[in-house]
Amino acid sequence: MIRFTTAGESHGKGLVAILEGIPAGLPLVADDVNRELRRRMQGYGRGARMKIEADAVEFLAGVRAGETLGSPIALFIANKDWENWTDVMAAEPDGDAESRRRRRLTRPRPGHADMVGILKYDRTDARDILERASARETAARVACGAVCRVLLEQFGVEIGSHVVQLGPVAVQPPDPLPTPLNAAADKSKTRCLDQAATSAMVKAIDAAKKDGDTLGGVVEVVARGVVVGLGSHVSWDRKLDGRLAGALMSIPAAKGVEIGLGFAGASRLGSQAHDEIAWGGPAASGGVARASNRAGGLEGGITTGEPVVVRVAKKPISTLMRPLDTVNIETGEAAKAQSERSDVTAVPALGVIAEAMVAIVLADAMLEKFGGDTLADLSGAYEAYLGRLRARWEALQRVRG
Ligand code: EPS
Repeated sequence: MIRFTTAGESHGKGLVAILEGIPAGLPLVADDVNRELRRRMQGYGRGARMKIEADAVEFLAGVRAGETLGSPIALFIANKDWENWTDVMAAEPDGDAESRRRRRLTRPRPGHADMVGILKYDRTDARDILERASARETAARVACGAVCRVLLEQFGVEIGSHVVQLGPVAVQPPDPLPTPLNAAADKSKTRCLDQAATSAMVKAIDAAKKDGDTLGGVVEVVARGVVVGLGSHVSWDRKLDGRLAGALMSIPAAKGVEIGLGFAGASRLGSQAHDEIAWGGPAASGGVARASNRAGGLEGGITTGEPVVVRVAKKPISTLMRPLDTVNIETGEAAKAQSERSDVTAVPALGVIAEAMVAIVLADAMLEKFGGDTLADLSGAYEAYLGRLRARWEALQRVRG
């Protein structure tokens, strides 16, 4: 239903994304995307690059007079830093076959794509790999996610995130979470809902920076207002759990995904791991109410109508100012890994990126279930479905007297 692809190197001219499958007639302006791009650039612990860039989208196709056309949406985000890299990144050959461009990377960083990339693609300069492996690419994903978010908002879906762990500092999220989640989380320098923990995270980032080190962490994404019945139990590749996990694990540096209780659920008794069912919920949940949401809004690969709750763990950024051992791919000698300008942590941005990936998967699942070439078609099918759920609920009420 939804397809998207991105292209672009970190210090190339810019990032391009093509997003296909968004129905016609969706109101859309650049600021819907720019808002999310700005959020991605925030967060304590980012490096100097974020001071250079002012990410903004240009719609190259698929949008006219503030509405989507149903055609592929082409998005462009310029890299301001490109001006400083034109010679390094130029597409044209240099003329001299022996010429070597400046800023070569020959001492691969453990944990980055450098080493495996040069072996796989037979490159002699790891810049050919790292430029694309850079987390800069996530700006293009956030842009696509922002469009999907606008679509989902038409159906009352609110997607937010917050940081639950940054380096050694972990928090227990408040229950209930604030609404809207991002209005609260975006106030924190680290996108954490706990003020004391935010201060501790800032301290941990300062300490890591001083040591030439980096930090990872965990974010939680919450999607509220998702209708019951997205995804399916019938085939492995239609299960929404798997589709969400795959999308989230594709984020650079992601090393783990949990849904609902996740790994913690494995040690519980069954009686403590599930969400008991009662009547009394909204029509959009089939009249079903749950006292808890340990399943994270998914049962059998299908949304329950409860908030979809997923967590993503990110390893620490692999560019260390106090580098790890590696080898020099030119001389064959043992060496220290090369340092590039980088961030101490990008965990606050991870939440924004993970929200985008969740938005893309949920928009895809909405279109799979309700289809339609236009927003009106999609809304009509959605309303008809709610009507079916409501009728079922009303029939049951009659049976119960
Ligand atoms: C990033 C841009 C990059 C890095 C970071 C994310 O810019 P530069 O390489 O010019 O400093 O700040 O990328 C990485 C941490 C990485 O390992 O690739 C961005 O726009 O998010």
